[in-house]
Order: sequence, then structure tokens, then C-alpha cells
Amino acid sequence: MAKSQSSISKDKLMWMYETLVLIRRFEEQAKREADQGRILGTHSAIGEEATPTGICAHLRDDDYVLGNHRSHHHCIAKGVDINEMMAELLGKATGTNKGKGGTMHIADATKGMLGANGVVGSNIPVATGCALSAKVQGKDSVSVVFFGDGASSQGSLHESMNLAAIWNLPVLFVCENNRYAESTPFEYAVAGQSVANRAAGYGMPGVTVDGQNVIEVYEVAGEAVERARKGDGPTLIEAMTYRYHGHFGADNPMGYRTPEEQKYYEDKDCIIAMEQFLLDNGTATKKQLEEIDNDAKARVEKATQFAIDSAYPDPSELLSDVYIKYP
Ligand SMILES: Cc1ncc(C[n+]2csc(CCOP(=O)(O)OP(=O)(O)O)c2C)c(N)n1
Repeated sequence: MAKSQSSISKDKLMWMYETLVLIRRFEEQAKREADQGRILGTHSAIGEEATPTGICAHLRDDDYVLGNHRSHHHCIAKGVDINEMMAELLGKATGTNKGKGGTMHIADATKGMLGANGVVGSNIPVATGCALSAKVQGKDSVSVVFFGDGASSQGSLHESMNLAAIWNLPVLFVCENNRYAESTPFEYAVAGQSVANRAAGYGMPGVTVDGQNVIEVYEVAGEAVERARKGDGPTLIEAMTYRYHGHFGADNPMGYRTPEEQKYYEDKDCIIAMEQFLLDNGTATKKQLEEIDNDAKARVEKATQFAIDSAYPDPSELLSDVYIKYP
């Protein structure tokens, strides 16, 4: 599966596997919640678990992550509590945003998850600002922003990459290239057919990585995070990945892609590949992996019950927390 893995500790490998599985089980449950009508729907991250997992494996609570509209996997990989996440999806007062943000605004500043965001491309300058703030304050915190191939042609990315490069800011620009912006194919919409190549225009490294391979993402991210932390500036990473479900809600029409293409990516599934890797090199047994999966299912079930049992926010809370003070 990977080029080199000898330097990765067993704890880190197991954390990555647990995180991949927890995201997958959470997202499956989010779909069930939508099917039962408890929520209107979500932008599913099933199929795309490996990118934030491999990257966040290098991050601390005082590093920043900024997401987009499809961000449950970013939040879980950054350590946000899944009880609070599920409660947020259901609009409950115990949610990360006290039930007033929903799926596209999940945030937990104590974990450095500064927010998902429904406006495509909008968090890229925010992440750049976080990196500037860390630099000005003399901290070695790193800022990471995740965005899609659709967002990669937004002016906000290009303005941010330029500033990050001239100011040598500690930021990772991470494009999760899942090949479609809603139904618009990457090949049609992105000139030059590569997001990573655009880094050259800003004098920063641009790396393409297999976004279905968590170990490869981990290795590429390790170099980029280290570079940012020691003051050597930004990196652009393009992770080639795929979303298994429709753009929003699992039942969106998907006539714009073929069953063969879907199968190609499902055969490269990040969880199956990681399982095989852990078994082949003797890091874990089949039984241990099954226990991890069962544990993830139990945690998601508990989170769902927590969310269902929680109260809705009181109407008197409507205007509170409109502005927050960063801790
Ligand atoms: C500024 C803006 N334009 C359009 C939209 C509508 N919209 C929501 S998601 C999306 C596609 C984004 O595609 P991409 O960035 O590739 O992310 P993906 O959904 O593939 O993860 C669009 C056009 C929006 N939310 N914000």
C-alpha cells in the first residue's frame, strides 16, 4: 500500500484506522438520519476519509483546520466530539454550535476546528489569516484548509496562495479532488488539468497524492506540516479522491458518472486498503480490526441516542452567540 511506513508508529497507524472507520460509520448514520427525515440531508464524505485522516494525524489542538460544506470527516479527524456533532446535525442545544449551525457550520475552537462553511472557497482566506495570526504571535501553529476541485478556481484561493507565499505563512492548502463540483467534471472545469501544478505560479511546492491511500497522504502531509512549522512557508496538496454518494444526500441523481468509474474507486477504498496493509505487515489481527469497527458502530449509536434525547435550543437563545470570542 505505501512506499515507506517504517517510521510510522503502531499507535499512529491504529489511530488512522480507527479514524477512517469512525468517519465512515458516522457518515452512514448521518445518511440514515436523513432517510428517516430527522435532518434534511448532508454532503456525505464517504469515500474521502483518508485525506483529513492522514493530514490531521500530524496536527495538535492548537493547529487550525478550516473546512467547507463537506466537512464531517475534517471535524472527526481533528478530534471534534461525535456526540456534539450528531446533536448539531439534529439541531439540538447540546450540539457543537448549540444547534444553530447544522451540518455546514460545525466548529469547535477548543480542538482547533474553526468551522465548516457553506460558501465555496470562503474559508481559504480565513485559514490564511489564521496562519498570519500564528506567525505574528510567534507561535508554531499550522493552519490547514480543505476545499474541493470546484473551489480551486475561485479567486480566494489564488489571492490566498499569493499572500501566503510572499509572507511565508504556515498554511497547507488541501484540495480534495473528488472529480466533480456537484455534476461538473474536473476535466471540463479546471484549466491545465491539475490543481497542484498551480502552486508553481506562486513559488510553493505543489504535490499530487493518492487520496485513497492514507499512508501516502500521511507522508506527504508530514513534509508539508514540518515545512510550515519551521517557518518555510505554505504547500498546496491535491489529493485525488472520490465521493461514493451524490453531491448532497445519497439519492441525488448521478447520471453524470458511470458505474465503471464508481467501481474503480470503490475497489481502491481507503478502509479496505488500510485493513489489508495492517494485516499484511502484522500490525493488527482481523479480530482487532473487527473490534475497532464494532466500537465505532457503538460510539455512533451512542452519539445518535445522545442527539435524539437532547433538547432543542430555547427560542430565547436565538440571538446569543452570534459573535464568539476565540478562547
Ligand atoms: C460561492 C458559492 N457558489 C456556489 C455554491 C453552490 N455549491 C455548493 S457546493 C458546490 C460544489 C463545490 O464543489 P467542490 O468545491 O469540488 O466540492 P465538493 O462538493 O466536490 O466536495 C457548489 C457549486 C456555494 N455554496 N457557494
